[in-house]
Amino acid sequence: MGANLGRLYNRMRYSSFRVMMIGLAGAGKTTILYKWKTGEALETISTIGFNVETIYHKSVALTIWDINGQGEFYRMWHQYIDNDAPGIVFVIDSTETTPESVAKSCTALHDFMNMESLKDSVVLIMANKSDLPGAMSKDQVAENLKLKELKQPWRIHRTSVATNEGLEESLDWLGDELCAKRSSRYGSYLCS
Ligand SMILES: Nc1nc2c(ncn2[C@@H]2O[C@H](COP(=O)(O)OP(=O)(O)OP(=O)(O)O)[C@@H](O)[C@H]2O)c(=O)[nH]1
Ligand SMILES: [Mg+2]
Repeated sequence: MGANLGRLYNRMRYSSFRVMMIGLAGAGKTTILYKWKTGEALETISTIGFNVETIYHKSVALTIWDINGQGEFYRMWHQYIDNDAPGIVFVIDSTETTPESVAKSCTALHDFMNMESLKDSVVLIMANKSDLPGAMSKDQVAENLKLKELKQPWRIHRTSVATNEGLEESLDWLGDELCAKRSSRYGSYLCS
């Protein structure tokens, strides 16, 4: 009874969205997810399958699916969409500057975002590991990933789990953008 009431209260208090977090292996997806969840930079191991956590941020509840990016597994990201992925988070390791790695990230991002079922989604790009020497600038990442070619609304943030750069701002943008999209479709009462 108490648990049910708690769930009902949460449903009334928060606008809920499903978010898919993708990006190649080692970009920092799982580390970011648990930093958001716990406030700590936890040690991770490469994800097998996926992790899923709900992050409560201001008036939104983001249920984030953190999908394994190893090897060629990125070709299977689409299997997790289930026709409901209004929010996409794409994480890139900004220190991976070789042409091969940049091209692989760029292709993975665009192949994914070109799917018909994601045409109404919004996409947050996290240029992660900004604390490390040699990390690309935001503009370099935007150019390398050809972000101007994305058809969906997008935003890029330089982020670091070590310094906290961009982590809060990323959630702010994602929450605001998802609310704005939903409000424009169903009416402004849904998000505060
Ligand atoms: N310096 C630094 N290291 C980071 C940052 N974010 C993640 N890392 C490290 O990068 C490594 C890989 O992080 P993960 O979160 O496991 O990467 P992932 O994207 O989930 O990788 P897969 O599960 O294999 O797809 C770990 O050693 C993290 O500690 C960051 O912002 N700065
Ligand atoms: Mg992982």
